[in-house]
Amino acid sequence: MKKTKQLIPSVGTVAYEGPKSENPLAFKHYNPDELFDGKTMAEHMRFSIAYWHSFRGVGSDPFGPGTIVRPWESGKDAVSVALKRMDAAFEFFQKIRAPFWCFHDRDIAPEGKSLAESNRNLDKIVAHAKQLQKATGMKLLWGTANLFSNPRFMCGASTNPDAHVFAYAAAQVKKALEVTLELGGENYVFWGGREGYDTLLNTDLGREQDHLATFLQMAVDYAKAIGFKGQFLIEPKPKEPTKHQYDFDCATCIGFLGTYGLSKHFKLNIETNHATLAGHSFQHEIEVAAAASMLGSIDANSGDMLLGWDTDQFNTDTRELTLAMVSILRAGGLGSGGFNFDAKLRRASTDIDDLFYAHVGGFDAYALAFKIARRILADGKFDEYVANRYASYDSGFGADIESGKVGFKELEKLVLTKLGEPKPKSGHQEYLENLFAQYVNNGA
Ligand code: XUL
Ligand code: CO
Repeated sequence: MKKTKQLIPSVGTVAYEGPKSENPLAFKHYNPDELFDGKTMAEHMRFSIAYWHSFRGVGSDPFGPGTIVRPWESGKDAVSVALKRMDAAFEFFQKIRAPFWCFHDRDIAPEGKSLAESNRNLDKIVAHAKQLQKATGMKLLWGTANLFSNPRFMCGASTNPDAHVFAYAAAQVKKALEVTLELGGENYVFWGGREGYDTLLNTDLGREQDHLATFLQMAVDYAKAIGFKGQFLIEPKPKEPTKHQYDFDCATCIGFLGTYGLSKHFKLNIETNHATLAGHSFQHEIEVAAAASMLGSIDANSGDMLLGWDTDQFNTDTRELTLAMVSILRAGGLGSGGFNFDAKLRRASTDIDDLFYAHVGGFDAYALAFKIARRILADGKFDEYVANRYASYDSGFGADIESGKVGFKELEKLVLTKLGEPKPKSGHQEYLENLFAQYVNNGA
């Protein structure tokens, strides 16, 4: 770290101490410099910090105001506070040893009285971020625009019934794309904030979906015009804030992008808590995206199975994460994506140490899952089981089905003259679950 006055003097750089360490502020599994197949763990995992939760989250909820007070949150005006806050953020990024960060435009810079003033504020903060990135080697995983907090977006942004709001949102994303490019962002995310509806009594669903597609096409066109080559990502979520979000889950997004001819420009940013809100497992969403070659990035967090909303907690569930890592590694990894910790402290976790504990636990859980998943894939037992389960399609009439050589007529004849009744074949679920549990229980 550069020898300037520290804003978080109570905690130093987090060290890797190995699985036996009892130090709560040390990594037990995340060893950023350890090599796996010639790449460091940091390069494999591409961990990222979410600016909005870690540096703008104050612990407020619908029943009460914020509880979390940071010493850098005061100064002569909003822009100077934003600059100081960013210094604290980069100090944290380095101490927690995350190579990437992510932001919304309005997280990093205060919204002004006009779009022009907001843009000027953003330019000042982005210049500072660029300098800090250069000094620390930190990189931007993705940028995005906040098109959901300001009251002007109460009925949506690109799906707003008022074309004036659509135009405003377009102007805001134009600027967000420019600053993401300026900071070397490797991806750009569209989470459909309020792109959905609460009642069909006032909503033209078809027209709103057309507008959302038009908006995404405009973003694709503008990225091309300015030379932004990062990956566009859609982040599915089924509900909250609106009752029904258009980007409900991965399958819905894949269908939507296909319908509007946008598939080749987008991949998916899958968030664990959004998957479970949609009634899916995290692994299911990863597999759906991977099957369509649209696995882009991960928003790493977890929900609470006893609550029906997006609690955005840090995930320490080795079992859930190992299942996810198996699917991610099998699909060939995340490419330009990474694991962005879109997770926040609980309202009563008010110490700065809590921010460190949270990320230490989250990083370690993913690192452990990465190691177990690598072992599972290297052993190949599940892959072999699945390959055998589908082996009847590898030759004979099964191969003819897959290649389209036979149709209903030929298959009917085959059943009537040769095949007869199929014999039951067990799926051995319990055997496989026990095998998986053994891998998880044995750890790295
Ligand atoms: C909201 C959410 C967002 C997106 C970025 O649930 O996950 O923070 O990740 O807009
Ligand atoms: Co998210």
